[in-house]
Amino acid sequence: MTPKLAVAKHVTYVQELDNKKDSFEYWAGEHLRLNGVYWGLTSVHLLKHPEALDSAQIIEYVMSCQHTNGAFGGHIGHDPHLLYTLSAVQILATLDALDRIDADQIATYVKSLQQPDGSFSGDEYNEIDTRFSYCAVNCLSLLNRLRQPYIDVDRAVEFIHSCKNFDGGYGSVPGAESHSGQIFCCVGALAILGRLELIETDRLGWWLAERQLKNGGLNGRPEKLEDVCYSWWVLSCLSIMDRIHWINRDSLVDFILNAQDTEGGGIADRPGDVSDVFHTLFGVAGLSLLGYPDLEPVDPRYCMPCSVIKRLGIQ
Ligand code: GRG
Ligand code: ZN
Repeated sequence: MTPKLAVAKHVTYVQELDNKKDSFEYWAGEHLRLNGVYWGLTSVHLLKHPEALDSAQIIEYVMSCQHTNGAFGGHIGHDPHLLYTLSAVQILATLDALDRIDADQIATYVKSLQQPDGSFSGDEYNEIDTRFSYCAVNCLSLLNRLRQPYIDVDRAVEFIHSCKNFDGGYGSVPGAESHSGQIFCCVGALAILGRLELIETDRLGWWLAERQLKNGGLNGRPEKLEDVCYSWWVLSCLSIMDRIHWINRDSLVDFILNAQDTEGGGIADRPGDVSDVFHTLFGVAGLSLLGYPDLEPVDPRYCMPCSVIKRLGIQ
């Protein structure tokens, strides 16, 4: 029988992540620490246990990852990157601590990463990817800096649009294969920018709905394995496009619930695997989009509690 969502176990699992400092997983994930804090913090907020983590301690840790140019690294002393800068801004926004940072300085850093074609590199090494377009747009939106003299919004939109494929999906760069993760980045960014008219809703909606496999789980592209995190990457897009009813809700809920570790806490990529904080967030966030009881509503564009987005005055 499918278990219920083990809320208390998942909260304890997230709380104890920080105590696993002598484990291999902890050190192997060191370069992802700031992302990990965002995943854990957002999980406990969506599970309606915001008190589970020490806000002051988290804010001090986030600030210790900031560089003099305003950008954030993945951990203390690590190089700055847009991925971690977004996580830092998301964490501070969730904890109502955006007054700790200089929004103009961060927006200037984000602007420095925009290329002439409207795309974004993640850092000084010029790797281009629609993930970084999303990070830039989300981050500037949270900072209320989505305008001139910061990034060129029209060009940012043009680049994302140039990554659209014949199947209605999007890839990492123009001509790259459609992948649900990249589709989330493009659809999420276009939604934040109010440019959803550029999306081929029916074509993309069908492609996304076809990601559901017989076992209820979703995969990220044709012929690939199901994975709990696609419950976020796929569902968030369907939700933004108002097509969430195009997948079978109950079988996806069962798939996610069966991927829980009901003893040790946390959710894995699929039933039987070891849980991790990344899949815990995207499993819980997917359940929230599916209307699972007693969860905080999640904003499908930002992957943050709706209450936080509302508090920031974002439409
Ligand atoms: C604030 C939610 C949020 C995100 C920040 C980093 C980022 C922006 C988005 C990442 C989007 C993305 C590319 C997700 C996919 C992650 C994933 C499961 C990749 C696996 O790719 P493959 O090719 O796996 O290894 P498949 O499933 O295709 O076999
Ligand atoms: Zn995954």
